[in-house]
Amino acid sequence: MKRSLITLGAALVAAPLLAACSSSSTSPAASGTSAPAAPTTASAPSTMAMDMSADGHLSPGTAMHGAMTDGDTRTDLGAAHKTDGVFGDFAANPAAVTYDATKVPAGAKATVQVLAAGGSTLVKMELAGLLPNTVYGSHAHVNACGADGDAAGGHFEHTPDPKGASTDPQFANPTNEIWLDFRTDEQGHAVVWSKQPWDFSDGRAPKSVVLHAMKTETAAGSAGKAGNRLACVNAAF
Ligand SMILES: [Cu+2]
Repeated sequence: MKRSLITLGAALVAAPLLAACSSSSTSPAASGTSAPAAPTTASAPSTMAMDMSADGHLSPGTAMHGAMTDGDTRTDLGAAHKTDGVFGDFAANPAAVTYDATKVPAGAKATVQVLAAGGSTLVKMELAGLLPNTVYGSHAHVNACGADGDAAGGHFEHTPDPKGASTDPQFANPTNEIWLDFRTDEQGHAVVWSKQPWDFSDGRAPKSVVLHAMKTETAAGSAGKAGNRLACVNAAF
């Protein structure tokens, strides 16, 4: 594992992937309604490495699905795509939208970092300003955020379920989708990671991360469901 991550970091520095990812991150929102506010994105070498070395927030602020090991989080990854979002009303702030301000208050923050290269993807999300000691479901979704939670579309799947919006655990699972469920600490803060053995080299990538009201279900017929869509942040993958 450590060797593959080091290889991943080295490959990212050497490969022209930042340009490819940056161009996709600036594509307009799918909804096409008014001018979408692009999320603040930047390629930030060393940011993820520094962040991961500095914190030890696997517990509390616990990743609940597909979490990396503590050793993985401290590996020098070299570079990341980073998106910062401050949740608010869609009209004022379409890049990071809260649909339930009692659970994702306006002003709460999400930072999403993505490193995808060489057949692996690492996603790290940090959250602040949420309810304390609370479990949220979360996933990468296919569409940009919109005026309501449904606008983000379904979960991004590496291998799409041919039947569409999947509740089949064969497709709706944390290794074919990017699940970022977490529990906040007493300050309403959390850090969560997801690592996948695939990247976005086929040209498809998520456009947003949606926060849900419940931990993600895994049983046949309900896999991937996680309650109401509380909030959405556009993110560069
Ligand atoms: Cu979701």
